Amino acid sequence: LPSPASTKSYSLIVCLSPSSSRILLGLKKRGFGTGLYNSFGGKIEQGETPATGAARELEEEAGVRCPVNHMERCRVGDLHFTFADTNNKMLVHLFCVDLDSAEIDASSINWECDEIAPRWFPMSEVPFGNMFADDSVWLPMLLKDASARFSGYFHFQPGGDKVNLVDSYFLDLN
Ligand code: 6OG
Repeated sequence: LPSPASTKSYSLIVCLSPSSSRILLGLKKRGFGTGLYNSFGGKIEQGETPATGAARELEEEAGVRCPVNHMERCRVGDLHFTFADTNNKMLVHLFCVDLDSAEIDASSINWECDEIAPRWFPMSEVPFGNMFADDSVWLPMLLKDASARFSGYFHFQPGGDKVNLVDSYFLDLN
């Protein structure tokens, strides 16, 4: 029987600069998703809320500081991931921050982080071919409207050097 303990919670923080029409992505250098670009984030630790975990990961991985009360206002929704080959389920709390906003300090981006290397991309040149497949489904909604609010479910099966997306559905909460 599936174990409820197999669901883990994560944060994922999309970082946009609307003034320059760019997105800050991270090249994953180790762990799950090595070699792929993704937004920043990671496991929510015991005692953390989604927003405190997101603020910590954003500072650790990107060197970007965002106060927790501001992070709470940047919540987009939840992404649920399931995998055909394991019982593992991921509950990903999705945030979208504006790096140009006064609340955020993006003056010392951590270009040399040993886990994930930050890099700017024009919003029109997001490297979807080198990202998890679910990003192609939901990230365009935030590129079009950074204040979009939605949740989604994605089912993956193993294959190739990344996981394959086999099913998804969306709840548009706007
Ligand atoms: P660490 O445990 O490595 O953090 N993540 C995914 N993000 C997307 N867009 N698609 C997926 O498809 C993902 N699987 C995991 C959640 C893992 C980080 O990677 C995200 C966390 O932010 C399967 O520190």
